Amino acid sequence: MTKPLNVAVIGTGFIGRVHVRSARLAGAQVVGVAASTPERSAAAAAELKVPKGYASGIDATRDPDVDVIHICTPNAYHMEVAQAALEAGKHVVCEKPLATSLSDARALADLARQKGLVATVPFINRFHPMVREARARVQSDATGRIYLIQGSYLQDWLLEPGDTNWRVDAAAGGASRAFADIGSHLCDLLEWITGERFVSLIAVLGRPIEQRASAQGRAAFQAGGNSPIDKVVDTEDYACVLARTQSGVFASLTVSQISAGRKNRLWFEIDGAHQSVIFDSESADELWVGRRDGTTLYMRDPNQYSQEQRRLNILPPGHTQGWGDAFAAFVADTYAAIRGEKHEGLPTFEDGARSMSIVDAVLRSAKSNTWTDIE
Ligand code: SOE
Repeated sequence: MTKPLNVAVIGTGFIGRVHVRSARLAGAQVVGVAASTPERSAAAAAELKVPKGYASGIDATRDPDVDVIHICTPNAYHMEVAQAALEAGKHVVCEKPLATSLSDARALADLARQKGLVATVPFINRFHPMVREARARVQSDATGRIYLIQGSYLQDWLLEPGDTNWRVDAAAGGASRAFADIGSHLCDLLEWITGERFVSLIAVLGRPIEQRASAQGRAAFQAGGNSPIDKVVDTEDYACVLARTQSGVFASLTVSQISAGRKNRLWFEIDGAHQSVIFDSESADELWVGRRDGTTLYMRDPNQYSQEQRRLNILPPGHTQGWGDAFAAFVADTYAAIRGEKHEGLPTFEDGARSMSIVDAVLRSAKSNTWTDIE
């Protein structure tokens, strides 16, 4: 029986708590947490029943008992904490976007490689069983040559001017908000499933809500309060992107955090010469497959279809699996990699840096209003 991994989680907001839950489900001991102040760290440790509340995230990287650091802070702090953790010989799970600049993201990927440490990024939509089935069908050429890609990722938690969060402020979240926050998931998924690489794009960034309430510690998805609407916003509410791959396939992508009624809906359609496949995270246990002579709706099943689809089943058919299960599967595969067990499709800091190269191109294209190469 191998000793459980000791992990520390830095950042105790919505996603930090998802990391704590997922780490425990994967058999780790969460030995400490860090919040924005020592007092908040102590309160979060007590609430989450964790032994230690660190004075800071950097403090956690210095704890000799810790094997893995999970970074769930505002994006602007990822670089500092991830660098300290890697330098201290810790494996790292860092939330996306990996960093707020392409150069920092690449530096972290280089450092993790040099240190020979496991360093992953939660592109967790790869871990829905029916996404694995979609990828298996594309990779086995059942779909045939890819002709067209469409995708969207729509939310509505920032629909009102009173809705806000540190992600809205470029100083805390980075120059791109909606696209870097959730468009990153969509692009990672489409490149991973298809094996295509986006090489150029043209992007439009929109911001219908020019002023919002001040963030002041408002958590993600926390409904707006009654603070004054007096903070000028410097990041986008939505992004519309047309991207071209190295083999000339075009993808039309829409990313929005102001789409009423869409709570957290990632959707894609990949149209091939023989078949099309559609995945919709609002029906995550299904995969729609279209043919010229008819369509089929496949349901998640531990006893059928591709090996990777079967592997990620934790419940019998009909007992719906969802976002939380995909997140837990990502953390479990990260810990398996730390134990030396390689599973397919683990998103690493290399993928986090790749994601930032697309975000960087989106920002440059929106500014120049031209087709822009992805570096
Ligand atoms: C907020 O948009 C958010 O928590 C993202 O940051 C996550 O990556 C996404 O999985 C859910 O929504």
